[in-house]
Amino acid sequence: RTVAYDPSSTVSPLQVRAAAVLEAGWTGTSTVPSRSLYPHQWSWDSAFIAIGLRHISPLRAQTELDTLLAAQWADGRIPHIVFNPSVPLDAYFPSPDFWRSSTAGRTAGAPRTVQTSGIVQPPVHALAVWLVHLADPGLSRARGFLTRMYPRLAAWHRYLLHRRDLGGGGLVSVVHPWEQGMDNSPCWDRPLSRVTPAPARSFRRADLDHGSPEDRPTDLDYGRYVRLASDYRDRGYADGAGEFAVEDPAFNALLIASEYALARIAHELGAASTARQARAERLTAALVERLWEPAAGMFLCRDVRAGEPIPERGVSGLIPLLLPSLPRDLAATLVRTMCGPHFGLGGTTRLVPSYDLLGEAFDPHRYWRGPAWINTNWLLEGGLRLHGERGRADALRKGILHTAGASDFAEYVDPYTAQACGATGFGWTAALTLDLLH
Ligand code: 9YW
Repeated sequence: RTVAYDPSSTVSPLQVRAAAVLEAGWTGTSTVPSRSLYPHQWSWDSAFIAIGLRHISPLRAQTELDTLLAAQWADGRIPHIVFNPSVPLDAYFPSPDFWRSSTAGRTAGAPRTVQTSGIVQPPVHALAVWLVHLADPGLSRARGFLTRMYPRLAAWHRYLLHRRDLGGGGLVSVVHPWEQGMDNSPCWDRPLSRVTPAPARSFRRADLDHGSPEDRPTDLDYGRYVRLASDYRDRGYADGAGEFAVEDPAFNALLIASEYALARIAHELGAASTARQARAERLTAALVERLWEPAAGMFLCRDVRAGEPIPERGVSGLIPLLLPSLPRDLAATLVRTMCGPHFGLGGTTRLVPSYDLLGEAFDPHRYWRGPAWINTNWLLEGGLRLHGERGRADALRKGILHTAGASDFAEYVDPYTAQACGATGFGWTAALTLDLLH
C-alpha cells in the first residue's frame, strides 16, 4: 500500500461513495461519525477519519486533528467528545449540560471556549498524525503540522501514563466503558455490576430516537454509564478514586503504537526519539506480563478494582497483534485464536466479531456484544500484514471492502450475515475503506 497523496490516480466507484460519506459529514472544521446518531466530534473517530481523509485531502485531515487537539485540557487529556455549539442540546445524550466541562473541569484545565466531555477515548492520535504527515510531507512542513502537534501529543501520553496508571504496573486504566470505545462489551459486565445505576427517570437517552433498541445498549447499562460519568464529574474529573478501573489490551496497544509514531515524529523534528522507542518496548513487555492469558490464547482485560483478569474474550484482546515487538509465539497464537472457533475468521466469519462467538453474552446484533466493526478489523488487517500473514491479511481486506460497500458503510454488521446494523454512512467505515483502497 502506498501512503502518498496522489490526486491523479484512477478512482473506483467505492472510493467515490466513501468520499461522499466523509463529505456529507464534514462540518467545515471536523467530521461527524454519523449525521443522525453522533452529531459532534468524537476523539478516536476523528483519528480514524483523518487516516482516510488524508487520501482525498491532506489539508482536511490536518484540520480534523487540529480541531480535536484544540479542545485538549491543560492536564493533557483529549476529551472523547468535542461538542458542536450549533447542534441542539437534546440531539445527543449526555449533552454539554451533563458534562459541564468548563465549570466541573476547571481544576483539570478544561478549555473555556469549547464544551467537551470529561472522559477520553483510545489514543490513536499520534498514529493518525504521523500517517497524515506522510500523505503530504511538503504541506505538513509548510504548515508546521508536526511542530504544532508534537507537544500536545506528548502531553496526552504523559497524562495517560502518569495519571492513569491506576493498577501501578505501568499500564493505563480506563475509568468508564465509553473510554475504551467498545461501550457495552461483555468485558465490562462484571466490573459494571458493582455500580449502582442512576434511576432511569433521571436522564433521557437520545440514541433510541435514531437506532433500533435491539441494536443498542440496554437501559440498565445506560443507568450505570450515567452514574460512573456523573461521579467522575462531581470529583472534578480527578483520577484515582472511581469504582471502575480496567486495564484494556486494545487501549494500551494503541497507546504503544502511538508511542512508536511519536518517536518517528520526534525524529522527523530533529528531537531525541530513542527514549520513546524504549518506552514503547517496555510498555509491550508490561502488556504481556499483565494481560496475556495463555489458556485463552489471547489478551484479557484486567479488573483493577477486583485485582483479577476478566474472563471474557473481546476483540480488544486480539488488537495487540498490531505491535511490532510482540513476541513471535504470541503473535502466532493470536492468529490461531482469531481463526479458531471463538472468532471464526476465514471459517464461519469473514470479519472478526467484537466478541466471542461461543460466549454466553454473544448477540450478533447488539453493538459491541458480537457484531463486526470496521475499525477493529482494519487494525487486525494491519497486524496480520505486520506479522507476515499476507494471505490472511489480503482476505480480511477483501472482506472489509466488500462489507463496507454492500452495507452502505454501516456502523457495524452481523458477523455471520454481514447485515447492516446501527447507522449507515458511518464516518470511520468510509475512511478506513478509503485507506485500504490506497
Ligand atoms: C454512544 C462515535 C462513538 C464511538 C464509540 C461507539 C459509540 C457513543 O459511538 O459511542 O453513544 O454509544 O461505541 O466507539 O466512538 O462513533
